[in-house]
Amino acid sequence: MAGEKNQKIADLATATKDVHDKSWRITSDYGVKQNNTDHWLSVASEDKTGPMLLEDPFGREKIHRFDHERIPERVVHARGAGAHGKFTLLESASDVTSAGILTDTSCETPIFVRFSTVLGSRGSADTVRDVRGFAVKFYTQEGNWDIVGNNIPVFFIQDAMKFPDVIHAGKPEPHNEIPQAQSAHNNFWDFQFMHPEATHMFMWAMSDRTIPRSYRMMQGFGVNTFTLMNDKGERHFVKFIWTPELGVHSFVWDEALKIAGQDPDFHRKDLWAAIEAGSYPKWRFGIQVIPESKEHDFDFDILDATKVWPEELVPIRYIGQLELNRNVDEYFTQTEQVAFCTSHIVPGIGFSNDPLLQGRNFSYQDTQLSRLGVNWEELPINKPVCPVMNFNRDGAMRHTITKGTVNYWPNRFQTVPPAIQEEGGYVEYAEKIVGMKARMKSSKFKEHKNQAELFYNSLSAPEKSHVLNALGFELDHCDDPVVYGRMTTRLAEIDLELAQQVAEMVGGEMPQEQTRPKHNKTAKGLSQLDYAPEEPTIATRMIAIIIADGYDAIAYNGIKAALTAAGALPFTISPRRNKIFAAGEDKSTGTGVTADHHLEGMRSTLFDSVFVPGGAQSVETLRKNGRAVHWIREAFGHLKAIGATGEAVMFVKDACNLPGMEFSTSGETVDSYGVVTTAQVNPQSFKEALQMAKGAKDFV
Ligand code: HDE
Repeated sequence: MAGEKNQKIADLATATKDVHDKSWRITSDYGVKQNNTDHWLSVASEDKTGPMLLEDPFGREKIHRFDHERIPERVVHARGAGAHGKFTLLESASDVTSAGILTDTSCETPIFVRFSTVLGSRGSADTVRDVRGFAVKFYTQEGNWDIVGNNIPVFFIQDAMKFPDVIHAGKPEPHNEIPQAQSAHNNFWDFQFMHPEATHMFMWAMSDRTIPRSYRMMQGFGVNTFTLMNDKGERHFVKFIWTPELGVHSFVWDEALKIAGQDPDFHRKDLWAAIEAGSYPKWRFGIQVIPESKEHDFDFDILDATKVWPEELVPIRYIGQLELNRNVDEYFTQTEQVAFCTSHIVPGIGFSNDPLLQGRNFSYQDTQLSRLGVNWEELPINKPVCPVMNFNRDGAMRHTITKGTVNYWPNRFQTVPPAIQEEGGYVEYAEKIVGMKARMKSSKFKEHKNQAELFYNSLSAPEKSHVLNALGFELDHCDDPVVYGRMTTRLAEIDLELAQQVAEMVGGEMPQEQTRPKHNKTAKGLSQLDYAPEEPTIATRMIAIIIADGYDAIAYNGIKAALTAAGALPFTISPRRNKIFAAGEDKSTGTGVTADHHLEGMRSTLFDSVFVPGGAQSVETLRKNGRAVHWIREAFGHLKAIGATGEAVMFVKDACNLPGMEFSTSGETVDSYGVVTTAQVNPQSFKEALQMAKGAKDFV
């Protein structure tokens, strides 16, 4: 791939074969061209089928290879979607780090990102309520650097030793392997109650963050506290943050539930389609930095992964940009075989004593050994773009052939010595540690509720009601009264009203008082509404335009053109996926439009918005079509912007059937519910309603 700017893509090209190259002939794995791959060699004649011969090397090879196609799925984050892209540094952070990738603004670093859900198996649905993984591999000139993050800035536990417990409790229950990819069950909530340290995280997990509209519309967080070292030998604590350019958006729960059945690959497809369409998802890269001298200046321990660093105390400095611009050529060898390690750091970046991070540093390398084998870093997707040389040798599936007579250091030839710092050698920061050997942490690790309240206080009213409904749903799925009954007492430590509402919904103890005094503080950056893009945008939003024969062509073409111009993706939906003709169009001579989908093939849930152009005959047909009415009604129920012109105005009104809603068949009306109706097509108001409806979610 001569001329390829992305060094990792060029590197991968050397390991890539194109199945569409017509010169290929099918061969065995050992290179012999095969003449017949359909029939196993057997003893047979025209009138008698005889036994198959074990002798057939091709038959055996084909079956053997098939039998061993699977590798163990990841023990967590098994379901994922990945893409290639680039990281661009916009502002040097040389005041705090010497890392090339964070100081050299002239270089573009190739990256690979894998998004994932945590609890479900590889084949589970994308839109379940779950934390999302956001793992980034930077192929830097100084080695691979991985930020293995999530879309929520905190975690359930403080100590890595608890990880098997939290995951066992969240995964399907051991006796019957139910439920798949759900936290709504006894064991998950039993764990939450038994671990007060999980309170902050479960509040996030019950918020809209765990039902993102798209991987492209969620934040990413390194969660753990890392460190940065600069040329002067100074050290800072750091947290890493990704913020999406499109803003942070979520489904409403009913949508997420339905899409899990209607399109289990929704997020995977959404990412794939956006990249294929050239609408490259972008994130700003931010760092929060605390000088070493200020480590103890906070009322929480900055090494505790159940805490955020409120922006008011530690502002985010946005210094870079991540862009995803290329889909994988093959899922297995890239998205499945990619392997991340928190322990992958480069000079200028270091660990902290965060007890969750320290355990993760052990776990990731270990899990790759069982998932991919000891030579996993030689796999094309994992191989660094900078030179790799050492005396680690052999093992299953070794690829590199290292010439020479020695395989140890030091050796009599003085060959392959360690690099001194000036040559880029990684030198650990000399940290003085004094302490007792004990199973304990600093006393600040014992406070678990302040930030849970801070998070809840900082949400908008609709977001708060979503938390209530999420808790209501989850605890309703717990059938052990011990489990759902006592959760309300935990909630009463955070917010009495919420606790009482939950108790009312799901049963259990009705708390009578706020059992922990509230601080009533709020912080910015916790509500999703804080991330509305400066320039509102509907780019990449999917809009269903519903028409039938006799539709108003001016309204249809007008809205389609306006949406396309704004970067949105209009789809034509009609009762059949065959040509549909406009009012006045002659079926024998007219071109008609070919619908992208028919009304039964899709559902409103799979689109961000619905638009119905007028046209008497078209609207009459849609009125009589129960599915069409359901589309409108459901889109309305999911708080989506709905647009209508001409005759379709009354159709939308009747379908939504809500008192107090204003409609106009003459002038334009933008109803407070986000329904835009007008006699003439006016795309502007519809676009504005669209920008608002999913971003702000002002209504419940
Ligand atoms: Fe992971 N985690 N984790 N985790 N994690 C894995 O590594 C682990 C934690 C995260 O797309 C595993 O390669 C421990 C926090 C992501 O390939 C495993 C602890 C965060 C991914 C593992 C944690 C994460 C993983 C399973 C507690 C957010 C998917 C497969 C100390 C910052 C990466 C694998 C991908 C995957 C261990 C906690 C994020 C077993 C022991 C906190 C995004 O090694």
